[in-house]
Amino acid sequence: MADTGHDMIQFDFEALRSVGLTPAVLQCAAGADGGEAPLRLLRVTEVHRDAVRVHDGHDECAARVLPRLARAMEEGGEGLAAGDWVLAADDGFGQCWLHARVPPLTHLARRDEQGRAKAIVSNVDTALLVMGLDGDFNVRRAERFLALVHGSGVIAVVVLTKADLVPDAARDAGVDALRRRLPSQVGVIAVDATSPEAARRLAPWLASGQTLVMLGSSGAGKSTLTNTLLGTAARATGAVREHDGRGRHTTTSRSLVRLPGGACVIDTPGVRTLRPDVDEAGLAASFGDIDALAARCRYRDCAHADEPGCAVRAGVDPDRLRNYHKLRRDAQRDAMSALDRHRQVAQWKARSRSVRAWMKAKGRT
Ligand SMILES: Nc1nc2c(ncn2[C@@H]2O[C@H](COP(=O)(O)OP(=O)(O)OP(=O)(O)O)[C@@H](O)[C@H]2O)c(=O)[nH]1
Ligand SMILES: [Mg+2]
Ligand SMILES: [Zn+2]
Repeated sequence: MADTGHDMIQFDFEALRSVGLTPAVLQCAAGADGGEAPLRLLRVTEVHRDAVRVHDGHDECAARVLPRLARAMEEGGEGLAAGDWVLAADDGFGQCWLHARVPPLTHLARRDEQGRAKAIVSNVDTALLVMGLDGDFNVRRAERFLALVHGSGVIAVVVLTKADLVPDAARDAGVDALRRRLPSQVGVIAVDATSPEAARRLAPWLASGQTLVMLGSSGAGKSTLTNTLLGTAARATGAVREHDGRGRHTTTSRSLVRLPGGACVIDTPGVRTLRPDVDEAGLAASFGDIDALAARCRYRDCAHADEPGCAVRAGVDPDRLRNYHKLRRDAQRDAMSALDRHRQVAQWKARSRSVRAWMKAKGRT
């Protein structure tokens, strides 16, 4: 045990290294406001509705979020996620309570169907988009995934699975299609997720202390790949339906597991749509090629629809441009609904204030 010299934070660096502790995280933890000391530094491995699971480098146990912390996070629009570092204390009755959340170094969030931001994971170094080379293959999803990861400081890699199930030509065509459409720095690899060779291909992102997250649709092979990296069948995997090649949501919660080589992987349940949590500016930044070409359009306010002299339409893959337009409409809609929600909450608050005032005037409180 040691303390960081600031607050009284208890931690065992060597043990916590196995769940991804780095000096950078420790520095953030020292600045986190935990209230009354001493608190233990732990990593969140799973988040459920009423409880979370945390790891101290030796053991995993259930914990609950102090109402004060839950309220503060809700007011700040933040959500606790697998991969978060937290400061916790036992209450003497065997219950572990989370007192503070260490500000995450990286955080990924998506939007749900109502446009609300939903936390996915915190403190990951690399995000793998796992996508099958079968019916699951979808270039637009890869672009959405990149928009979701862009600007977060997380490295994005696309892992095409089921290479063993398709002809080599189909595998190469899949890789080429992505290489043409995605920025050149994005890694694209094709693997058989069931083969140990897949672990060797991913080795560059699996150094000790690294944390990865697996994202992608149900049935894509996220748990299969996690098991291959683990070298054991620790995660349940499911068969894919014959008629549409889709999975059956075998994995039901995000979960952080430790790999033998010292890296950590967060396996996640497949989501139907990976809607990025970005505003229009963030989206433009993640479609940097479109943004750059837009400067050369004849009209300043060119919408890249049917204006003459449009440099974007001339230089960008039409399907990529359509996807960009669609994501922009989504981002605008999300911004609107966030505003509406804000107004609605303000209305409710005003209403309950006036009800309280009325009750008081009537002498009922
Ligand atoms: N042959 C082969 N089968 C694979 C490959 N990847 C996944 N599968 C199979 O595809 C099915 C679904 O894989 P899972 O790992 O359960 O998929 P998942 O992404 O975890 O799905 P959810 O947990 O539902 O989100 C399983 O039957 C796997 O064996 C691959 O590269 N090659
Ligand atoms: Mg799974
Ligand atoms: Zn244009």
